[in-house]
Amino acid sequence: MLYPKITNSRNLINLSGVWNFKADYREEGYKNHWYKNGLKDYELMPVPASYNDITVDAKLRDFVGDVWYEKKIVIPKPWQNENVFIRVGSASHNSKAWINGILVKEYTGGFLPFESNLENAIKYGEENHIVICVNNELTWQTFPPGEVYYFEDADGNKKKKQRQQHDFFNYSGIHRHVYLYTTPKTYVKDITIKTDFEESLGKIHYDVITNKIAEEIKIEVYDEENQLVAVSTGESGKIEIKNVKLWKPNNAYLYSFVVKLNSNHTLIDQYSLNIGIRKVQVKDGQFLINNEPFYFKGFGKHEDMDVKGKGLDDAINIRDFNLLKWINANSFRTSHYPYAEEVLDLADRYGIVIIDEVPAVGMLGQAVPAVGELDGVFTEEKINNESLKEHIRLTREMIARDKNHPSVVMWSLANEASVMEPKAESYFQKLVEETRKIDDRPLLNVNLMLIEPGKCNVSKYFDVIGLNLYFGWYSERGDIDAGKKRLMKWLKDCYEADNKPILLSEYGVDTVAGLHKEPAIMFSEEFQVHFLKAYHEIFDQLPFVIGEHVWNFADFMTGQDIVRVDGNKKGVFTRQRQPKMAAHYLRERWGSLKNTYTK
Ligand code: GCB
Repeated sequence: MLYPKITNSRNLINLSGVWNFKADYREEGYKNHWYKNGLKDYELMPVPASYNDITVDAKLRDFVGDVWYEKKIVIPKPWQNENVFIRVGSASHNSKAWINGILVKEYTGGFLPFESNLENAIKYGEENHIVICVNNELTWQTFPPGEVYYFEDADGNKKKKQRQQHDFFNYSGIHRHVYLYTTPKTYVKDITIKTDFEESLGKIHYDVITNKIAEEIKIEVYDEENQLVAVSTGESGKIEIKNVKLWKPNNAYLYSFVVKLNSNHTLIDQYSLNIGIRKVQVKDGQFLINNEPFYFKGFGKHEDMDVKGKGLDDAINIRDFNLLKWINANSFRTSHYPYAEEVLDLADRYGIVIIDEVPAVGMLGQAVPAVGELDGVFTEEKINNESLKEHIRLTREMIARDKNHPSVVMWSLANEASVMEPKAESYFQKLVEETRKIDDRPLLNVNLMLIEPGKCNVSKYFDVIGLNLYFGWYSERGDIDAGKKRLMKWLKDCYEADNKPILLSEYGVDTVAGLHKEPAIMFSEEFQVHFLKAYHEIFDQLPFVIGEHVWNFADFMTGQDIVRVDGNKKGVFTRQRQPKMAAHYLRERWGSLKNTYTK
């Protein structure tokens, strides 16, 4: 799926800004046809943003149900000869969109874009009425999974509530840009780029899909100096680039791949992509980028910030990339859902390596932090065949959206699923099989520390095993030495059982910025530094550990809970993106470790 752009054949209106907004507390929106009649007594709401932290109303912050957004816009008359699409970057989690009272799209999924051709719904040169209803209810068949339940207070009043297993606030609303955009009637629908190289010869394999058969497809590739370096014709083919400049971690080089559709020698559509030429493989226990062993240094992150929640924010995103550079990180995982396309564009540019994660988080029988025994969830009522279909659909859509980003080197198909259950095996076997049919990047599964070494039924299907380990925190609480011993044994046992490269996909501790204790105790900045150092002493001894992603890049909001003080405080940076002590320590360590780190 191509990102909407203005080109010499396409137009675009960004509808981000202030929208009318109404939370449907009395469940009357559908009955009263708000999608047609419009909103009365509405309030104002920014888009993109989560609505939860914008007002001072606790009822809205924790609201479970439908909220309605409305915008009126004149669609330019000259657009009547074009295709016109509405495209929502993401809305969490279930959306319906109407134009002038006509339903144009229904979509489930809180972290991926949806779009619709508006052909039969819009009025050109006149005002159009756009309504989007966003519902934030999760079920066992949505991703992430969750459950709606009713709570009765002492006066017998019923309240709708949301149960969830994942450890981040259920931010809701329209989180990314809403665009109206045009394409010509014959247009480029999709482009797929695969790259490779041999010595100094770069190789691009491309496929272009058009909506109708186009008479001529021309490809031009430009370098960063805007010099034409290669041309081709046809809907698919191979292009070679001499003296190629590779896309490398921390040293990104982007070519511009321009597709031109012609009819009778006249240009009818043009679209260009930034692409990077690079190669990724897992071979002999190592993760290779451009044939060199790559060691992941970085974080699990979240899309999360004050006031805006999960709303796209260029300032925060560019600040984050500056901090990643400053701390000498080379990568992050989009825990626990696909991030905005704008973030991946920045990663391509900054040379930061991405592990792209589908929103399969919380497929387990307990809320995080999970301790003790886990209940089974691969059952008829919970994670069932319907869930598998959804999981496959979302994985396909994530890949369709992100496949051309050179920064994306691996797909993460689940975080902390209940993979010790025998039924998980066929589920993941099928998921992996379907994923490998469409893309050849390595696949990651991330395991919870309650899955003991040798008990994971699905590791055999994956290329890299991610482990989220918190010994010395959730277990051996406060005793880093004991945690460290357990860690060493655990990692060796996991490797022996599965014989796959291991990425420490999460390790970290809650740390209150400004709390100092000597000797170090839990929650102090000193404890965070001691904990990380202890873990690194172990990783450095184990050649099969191919990377370290600290949990988390920054403090982030969670649901209200007795184990969370205004959210999860495992950030190395505060929620306002300022460093804790550990940030300085990591900067030093990662500055002294090369990307191509061999132990
Ligand atoms: C985990 C989860 C992550 C949590 C983290 C924690 O294992 O993957 O979503 O936030 O632990 O801090 O407990």
